[in-house]
Amino acid sequence: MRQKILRKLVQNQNNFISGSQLAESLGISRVAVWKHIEALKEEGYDITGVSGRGYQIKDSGIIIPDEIRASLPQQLIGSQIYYYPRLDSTNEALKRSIKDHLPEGTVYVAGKQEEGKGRRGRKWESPPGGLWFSFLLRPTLPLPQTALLSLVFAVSLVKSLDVFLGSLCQIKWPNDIYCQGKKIAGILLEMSGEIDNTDNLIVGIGINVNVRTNDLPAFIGANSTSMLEICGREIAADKVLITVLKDLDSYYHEFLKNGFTDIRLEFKSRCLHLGKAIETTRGQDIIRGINTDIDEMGNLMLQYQDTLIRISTGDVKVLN
Ligand code: BT5
Repeated sequence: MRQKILRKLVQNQNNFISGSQLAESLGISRVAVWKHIEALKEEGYDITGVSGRGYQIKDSGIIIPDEIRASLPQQLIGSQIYYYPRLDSTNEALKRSIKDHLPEGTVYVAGKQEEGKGRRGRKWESPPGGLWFSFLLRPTLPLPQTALLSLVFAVSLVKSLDVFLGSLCQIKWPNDIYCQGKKIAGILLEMSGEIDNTDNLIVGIGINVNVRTNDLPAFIGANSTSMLEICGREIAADKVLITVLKDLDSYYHEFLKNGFTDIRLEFKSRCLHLGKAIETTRGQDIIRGINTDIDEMGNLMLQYQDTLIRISTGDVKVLN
């Protein structure tokens, strides 16, 4: 019932809708409407109630899980979808729920994150307007194969963004998505399990859909972009989510079935720095060289003086 009330409020986003109108159209009492509205406010929805006028919702980009599910084929990723108007972090929330035997493929989406996480303890700015979500997988793969998924999902994400932006996005190894030289999306994989048997893999994805980068902290904003800024108009977050979930599911199954070989070629063709001078780290050392390849295990190959070095983790800075 709450989702039905939400849908009505979202459909009337800029207008008030009276309690009796809601009650009548949903076949419930006005008191029941009021109770549901209070519960929605408790969950974090920004709903205003004005006596004599009714209710109005202020949040934009609300995801209505039933509508997303109805637009997806029978697929693993998105088998269950939950939307929260605000969370600390979708990755953390999913982790907390694992003990409740969440089904594989469950997706948590947040309207905003108060403690969005990047890799290596970094922060991910997650104001309203972005698409911030995580999903749970239980791949029965050896750890190095599971780690490859971060590259697989990066390829999947650029393909999805192509639908809205044309072929403008590129991947900065291992899995940052850039558009016109600025970061538009990021991916965070977190695993828990035995060395050779990953129990739970949490994949977190952040996409700056309708984010105004001026509203981000200055240094981050200067190096970021959003779909809104690339297209010059708002993009429907629910449509982006549907496209992204479909692609993630199909790339995941393609990887499980046929491995990394073909996906690696796609990765290389969309890689921001292949053949270019880059800077990265090895242990404590900063090294500069030419990125000659991305190998079958997803390692970045760096021509450093006379040697070819294999880099398996780290960050890349592209040198001009
Ligand atoms: C990432 O980390 O790019 C992974 C981001 C994953 C975010 C999703 S949102 C849903 C899920 N729940 C979470 O809590 N996290 C995941 P990394 O490569 O470490 O990049 C982090 C760096 O990107 C920061 O240090 C900033 O410089 C920059 N940054 C932070 N917020 C940004 C934003 N909204 N857009 C562009 N760049 C940002």
